Parts: sequence; C-alpha cells; structure tokens
Amino acid sequence: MGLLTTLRKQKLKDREMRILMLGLDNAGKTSIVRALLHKDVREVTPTLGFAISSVPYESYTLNIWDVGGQLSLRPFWRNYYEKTDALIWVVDATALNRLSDCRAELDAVVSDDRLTGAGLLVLVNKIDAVVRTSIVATVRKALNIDKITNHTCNIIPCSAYSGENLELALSWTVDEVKQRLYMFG
Ligand code: G3D
Repeated sequence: MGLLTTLRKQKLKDREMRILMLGLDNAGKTSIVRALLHKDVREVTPTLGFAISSVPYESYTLNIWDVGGQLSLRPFWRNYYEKTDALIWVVDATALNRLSDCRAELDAVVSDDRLTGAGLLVLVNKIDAVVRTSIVATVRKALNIDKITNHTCNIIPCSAYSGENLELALSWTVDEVKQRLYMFG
C-alpha cells in the first residue's frame, strides 16, 4: 500500500475533513459558517485573518477554514491550501459587478498544484436577496466553471440567512471527499 493511500485511509478513519472556504470579501463566508453552527448570522464582523470552526456532519467533523477575502489578504490564501480536502468558493449573488474579479481570483486558486484533487463547491450566496431566475447560470458562465477540469465541481445557490441549501452543500462536499478517498483505497 502506498504512503498516499495509507494517509488517505487514516484520514477517513479519523473522520475529519479539512474544508477551505474562500471568496471575495463580503460574500458571506463567515455568515455561512455561523449558520452551519446554528449561531446568529446577523452578528458577523469581518474576518481579518482566518477562523477555524469544527462543524459536525453525519459521523464526520468538518474543520472549516474561513479565510478573509479582502484584497490585502488574498496573497496569503496559498498558505492554507496544503491538506485541503474540499474548497468551498463563496460568491455574492448581490454583487454581480464583482464577478470578473471573482473569476480572476478563482482561476488562480484552482490552478494551484497544492489544491489538486480537492473537490470544488461554488456557493452562490444571498439568493434570498435577488431574483433567482438564471442566477446560477450567470455565475457558472462568468466564472467559467465548465472549463475547470482539474477539480470535481458543483455550483449551488444558497442563503446563510434562510439556511437554504446549506445542508445540501455539506452533503455534496462530504460525499465528494468520501468517494475520492475510497476510490484510491
Ligand atoms: P465574508 O465573511 O465573506 O466577508 P460576511 O462575509 O459573512 O461577513 O457577510 C458580509 C455581509 O453579507 C454581511 O452584511 C452579512 O450579514 C451579509 N450576508 C451574509 N450572508 C447573507 C445572506 O445569505 N443573505 C443576505 N441578504 N445577506 C447576507 P453586513 O451588512 O454586516 O455587511
């Protein structure tokens, strides 16, 4: 059994997954984490560095790394890539004028070798505040999601405020990681 396979099996045995949550500032990353922890989502303050939260899901512990998305913090994102099992990229559905900036940042992140293999879930957050028709298609196209070939991708609309689709987001993420780890088992 190769070292990589052994490490992957150990990871599954430990039942912990490392999830990196990134996106532009103000997308709603911290709010989503708070919603997952059943905390008041109206009480967020900007994440100046990073915060790690442990979210129980099924029999797993998801260690979610919420890293600040301000321009000045983005060069530090790469310091968090190592050992990431899944990347959750959060998009602000109310800030479509920032999609080109968002795409440039996402392109740089997904092409980094240290994230190779990690599943990619794009969450289109704040759908409680927009007209829903075609929002997912718009974001999918603007971010060129269909051109990302080195990650298994999915895109889901959600709302940290209402909690809509957050359960679905977790279940997709966990299933993707499980499938990949077992595939190499
Ligand atoms: P960030 O961690 O990505 O920087 P935050 O984003 O979680 O700090 O959220 C940024 C702002 O978006 C906050 O508003 C927050 O309340 C709001 N927000 C987060 N999620 C949602 C959502 O699902 N729906 C709506 N309508 N707003 C959301 P403020 O006013 O504090 O800047």
